[in-house]
Amino acid sequence: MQSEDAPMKRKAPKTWAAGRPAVISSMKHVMSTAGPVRGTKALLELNQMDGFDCPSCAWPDPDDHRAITEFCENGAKAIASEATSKIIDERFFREHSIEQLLGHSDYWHDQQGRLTHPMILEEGATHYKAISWEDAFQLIAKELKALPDPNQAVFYTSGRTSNEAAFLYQLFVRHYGTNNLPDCSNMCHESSGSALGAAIGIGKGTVSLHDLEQADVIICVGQNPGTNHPRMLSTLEACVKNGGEVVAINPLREAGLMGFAHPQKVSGMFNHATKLATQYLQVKINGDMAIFRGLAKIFFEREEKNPGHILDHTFIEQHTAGFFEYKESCDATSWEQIEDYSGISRAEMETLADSILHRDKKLVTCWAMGLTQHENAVDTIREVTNLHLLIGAIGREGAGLCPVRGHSNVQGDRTMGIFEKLPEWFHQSLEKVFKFESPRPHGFDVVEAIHAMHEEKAHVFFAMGGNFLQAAPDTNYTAEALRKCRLTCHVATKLNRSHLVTGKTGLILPCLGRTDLDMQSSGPQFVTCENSMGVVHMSTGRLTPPSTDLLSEPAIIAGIAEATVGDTSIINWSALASNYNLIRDFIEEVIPGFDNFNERVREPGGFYLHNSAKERTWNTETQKANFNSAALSIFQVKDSKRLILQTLRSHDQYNTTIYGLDDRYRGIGNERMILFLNPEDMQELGIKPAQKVRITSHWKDGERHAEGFYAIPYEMPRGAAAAYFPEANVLVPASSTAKISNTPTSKAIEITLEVML
Ligand SMILES: Nc1nc2c(c(=O)[nH]1)N[C@H]1C(S)=C(S)[C@@H](COP(=O)(O)OP(=O)(O)OC[C@H]3O[C@@H](n4cnc5c(=O)[nH]c(N)nc54)[C@H](O)[C@@H]3O)O[C@H]1N2
Ligand SMILES: Nc1nc2c(c(=O)[nH]1)N[C@H]1C(S)=C(S)[C@@H](COP(=O)(O)OP(=O)(O)OC[C@H]3O[C@@H](n4cnc5c(=O)[nH]c(N)nc54)[C@H](O)[C@@H]3O)O[C@H]1N2
Ligand SMILES: [Mo]
Repeated sequence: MQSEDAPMKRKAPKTWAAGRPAVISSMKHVMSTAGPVRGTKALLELNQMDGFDCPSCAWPDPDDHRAITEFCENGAKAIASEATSKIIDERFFREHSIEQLLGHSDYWHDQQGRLTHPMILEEGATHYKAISWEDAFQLIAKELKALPDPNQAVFYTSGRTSNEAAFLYQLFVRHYGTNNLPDCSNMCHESSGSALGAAIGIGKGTVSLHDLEQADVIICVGQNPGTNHPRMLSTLEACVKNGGEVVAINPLREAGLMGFAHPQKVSGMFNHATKLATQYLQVKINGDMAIFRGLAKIFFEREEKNPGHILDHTFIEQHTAGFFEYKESCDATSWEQIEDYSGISRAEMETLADSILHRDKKLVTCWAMGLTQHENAVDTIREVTNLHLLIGAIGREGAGLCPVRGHSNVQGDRTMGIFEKLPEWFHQSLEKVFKFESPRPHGFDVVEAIHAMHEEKAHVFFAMGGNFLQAAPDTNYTAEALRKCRLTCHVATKLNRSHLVTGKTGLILPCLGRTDLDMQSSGPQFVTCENSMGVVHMSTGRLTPPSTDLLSEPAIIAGIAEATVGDTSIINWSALASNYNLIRDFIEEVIPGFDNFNERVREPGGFYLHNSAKERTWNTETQKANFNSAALSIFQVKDSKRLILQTLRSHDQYNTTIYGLDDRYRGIGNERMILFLNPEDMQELGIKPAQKVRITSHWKDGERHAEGFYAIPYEMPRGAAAAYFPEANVLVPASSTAKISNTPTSKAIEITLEVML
C-alpha cells in the first residue's frame, strides 16, 4: 500500500502510453495484492476464450485469436483488486466503527480486501454485525412488503452485473411491481443511447474491431483510451499500420492518444512507440458540437464546388430524413461562432476534412464521457451522427459509430431489461412467459432516484453492485438522500463508502466476483456478458472464492425474490439460481436475438447480436436515419474569472475504486486532490503552482465547496479546469443534467477559485 502521507510528486506528462512501465506496474499490483500463485492464475485466465471476462472495461477481445496476455495494465489492476488474498470478516467490523471507517480514504477502503459475510447495521448501532443470509432475505422482504407502493423502492445496478443476474434482477423487481431500475449508465452513456436511438433506431454502436482496423480515419473524441480502454490502443495501432489515421479531439493532450508502445511486442518492451494521433484538436470544453458542425459545413461547401463527389447522395436519399433542415441549420451557423465555440481554427477543420475525404470516407468516430456528460450531450452526439450520415459512413466496412462503453457489462444489463423506461414489447414478452402483470409507469433514473429519496418519496434503496454515493453527483446531497431511507442494502465484492452512509438499517451482502469459481448444486456455472460491440460471450471464474459464505449474484436475487414474491409468482427462483442454463433459456424466450443461447454462447468467442443499423435498417419513427438540426450550443460561464471544471479519471482508479495514488501519464504521483489549470489562467488569478485552492461551484440552486486541491499548471485551453472523480463530485450539482438523457453534467461545472492560506 502506498503511504497516503507521502508528498505529491510531479513529472512532465508522458507523450505515449503503455510500454515497459505498464508491464512493471501490472506485475507490481498483481503480485503485491493477489500473491504470485493466485495472481498468475488470474492473469492467465483473463480474457481467454474459456476464462473470465475482464471486469475493467467493455472493449472487445479479438474474434479469432487471443494472445496469452490478452490484458492490459488496468485490467491487471482490476483483477488484483478482486482476487486479493486479503479479506474483511466479522472481526474487521467489530474492530472498526462506522465513524472510524468513514474517516478513511476510498483508497484505504479498497486495500482492506474482499467482503466475506453478510452484515447488518441496526438502527442506532455504531458497528456492523453479522447476519445470516436467510435473516437478511427476510428483513429485505419485510421492508419491501411494508411499503404502501412498490414505487417507493429503488433498485440500482452497476455495470459489472452479468446478463444472468441482470435478467433475474429486473424480473424480480417487475414482479415486485416497479420500474425503479436506475443504473450506472444513467451517469455514463445514456446520452449516447438517447441520441443513437432517435437517430439510427438502436442505442448501440455500429462497428466491429475489423471496421476500426480498416478505417481511413478514426476520430477519438472525449475519450482517454490510454487509461480507460488500454486494449483499444492496439486497435488504433493496427489502423495506423494499415495506413489509416487517428485524430484526437480533447482539451487535454492524453498520452494514450499520442503514441503507443505495445507491451506484448519486443519493440514495445523497448519503449518504441507508434505515433497515433496525427492531428490533435485541443478543443474547448464542450466545443465538440461546433467542430462537427464545422466539418459538415466544409462538406457542404466542397460539395457545391465538386457536386457528386463529397456527399453520399444515394445514401442520403434512400436512407435518411431531415437532410434539408439540417443543411439550413448548417448554413445558418457562422464560421465565427464555430471557431469561437470550439477554439479550433477553420484551417484545422479543413485539414481534418481532407483526411476524411481523401480516400473512401471510411470514418469511425469513437467517444466516451467527454461527450456524454454535458448539457447538450445528446445534440453533440447527434451532430457526430449527422456527419456520418452526410457521407454514408455507417453500415459499411471500415465506417461507423463507436460509443466506447465503460463497465464491462453495462451494455448487456440494458439488453437484459435493466431500464427504467422499458419498451412495451419487452413488458409484453415478460408477461407472456411469466404470466404476471409487468408495471408500465416509467421508473426513476439515477438523478430522479436521488431526489425521490431526498423528498422521502422512496424509502428502500437496493444496489446490485456499484458505489452509488461516490458515483452520483453532489455527494453531500446524495448522502442526505440515502440517510433518509428506511433500508439501504448493497450487494458488493469490496467495501466502499456507500456501505457507510446508510438508511436507518444498512445491509451489506457480499457476493462472488468474476474471477471466483461459482459452484451451484447443479455444478460449476459460467455467466455471460455483452461487450461494447454487441458480442455476447461466456465468462468463467476459476479462483477459489475468498470465503465459503459468499453467494453468487443470481443466488442472492433468488433468495430475496423467494422471500418477497415467492408466493405470487410462478417462477422457481431457487431452481434458476442453481443452474444458469435455465436463466439463459428464459432470456432466449423473452429477448429477440438470443436464439439457441445456451448453445451459441458456448462457441469460442461467443456471438454477435443482430444490429439493425449495421445493416442499414432504421427502427426509428420515420424508418430512416434521422438528421438532427438543433442550433449550435455550448456551455458558457458568466465571466472570465470563472472556469469550467471537468471531472475525470486518473490512471490508478476504476471509477470510485482507487487502486493507487498516481496518475502516471499526466505526471502526478502520490496525490489525488489535484486541480489541473491553464498556466495563463493561473497567473491571471494569482495562483502559484502547487498552491492549495478552495473550489466553489455555481449553479442556479446555489453554491457548493471543496477544499485542499493542489493547483497544477497543465496544457489545456483557457478557461478549462480538471479534477478527479469522485473527489470532485461534491461540486457537481444534482440538478445540472443533460437534456433528454438526464445524465449529470460531470464534464462542465462552473467554478471560481480562492487560494487557501
Ligand atoms: N482503468 C479504468 N478503466 C475504465 C474506467 C476507470 O475508471 N478506470 N471507467 C470505465 C467507465 S465506467 C467508463 S464510462 C469509461 C470512461 O472512459 P473515459 O470517457 O475515457 O473517461 P474520463 O476519464 O471520464 O475521460 C474523459 C476524457 O474526456 C476528455 N474531455 C472532458 N471534457 C471534454 C469535452 O468537452 N470535449 C472533449 N472532446 N473531451 C473532453 C477528458 O480530457 C478525458 O480525456 O472507462 C471505463 N474504463
Ligand atoms: N463526477 C463524475 N462522476 C461520475 C463519472 C464521472 O466521469 N465524473 N462517471 C460516471 C460513470 S461513467 C459511471 S459508470 C459511474 C460508476 O458508478 P458505479 O458503477 O456505481 O461505481 P463503481 O465505482 O464502478 O462501483 C464499484 C463497486 O462495485 C462493487 N463491485 C465490484 N465488482 C462487483 C461485482 O462483480 N458484483 C457486485 N455486486 N459488486 C461489485 C464493489 O463493491 C466496488 O466498490 O460513475 C459516474 N460518476
Ligand atoms: Mo461509465
